[in-house]
Amino acid sequence: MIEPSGSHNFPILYSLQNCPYAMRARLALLLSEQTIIIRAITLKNKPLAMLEASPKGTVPVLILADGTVLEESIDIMHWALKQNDPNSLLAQAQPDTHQAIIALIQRGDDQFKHPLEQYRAAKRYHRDTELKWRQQCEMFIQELEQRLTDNGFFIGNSISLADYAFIPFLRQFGRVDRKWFATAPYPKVKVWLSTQLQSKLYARMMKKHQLWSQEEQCCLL
Ligand SMILES: N[C@@H](CCC(=O)N[C@@H](CS)C(=O)NCC(=O)O)C(=O)O
Repeated sequence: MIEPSGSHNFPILYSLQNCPYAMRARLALLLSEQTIIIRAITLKNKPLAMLEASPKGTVPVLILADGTVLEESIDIMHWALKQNDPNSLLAQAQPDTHQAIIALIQRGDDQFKHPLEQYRAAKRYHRDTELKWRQQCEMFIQELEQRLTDNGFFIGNSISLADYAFIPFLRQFGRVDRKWFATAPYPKVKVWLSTQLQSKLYARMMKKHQLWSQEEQCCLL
């Protein structure tokens, strides 16, 4: 943790440790080597300052030095990589590749997230819909397996924003029923996921920050 003295001009990120959207935002902010004040919160106790900036009340929220508020994880990822993109995650992408990356992320958010939530809830509450929802999720997982087989990564033959955007969601999927996932017929997805989860970047992104309270100083990401 860096001491935040004189840090008042840095952007502020309201974040939740295990929220997949906040996780993907933190990944992009780390990848872009941005210095950010991080305010770790809980959903049960959303800070007024966050709600004033973003009344919709979801995390992540990034408040830029000029007061601009970014309240969608994908917008935060884009902003970060527009500031600095040392791994050419955006810069290398041709316009049509870029479109494909955005389209895949959007489709994942639209078509995978809901069945994933239902699958997690079915498992947690021992509902008999667990298999149905897992199979719904698997339709998207099968596509990702095929993409990894064809290209090595989700879009094209190098890691892109799409890969990073999905890490937290695939992690959730793999953790619902670890025993089943260990034997599931998705070898490429499993290797891809375990590589990402074992990376130094992932460990840095998951570093725990003390919950923010207005009297206390914040940490920097
Ligand atoms: N579309 C938003 C979704 C963010 C989102 O739904 N975050 C959840 C936590 S993982 C949240 O803040 N929910 C608000 C609540 O449950 O009160 C994004 O991509 O940033």
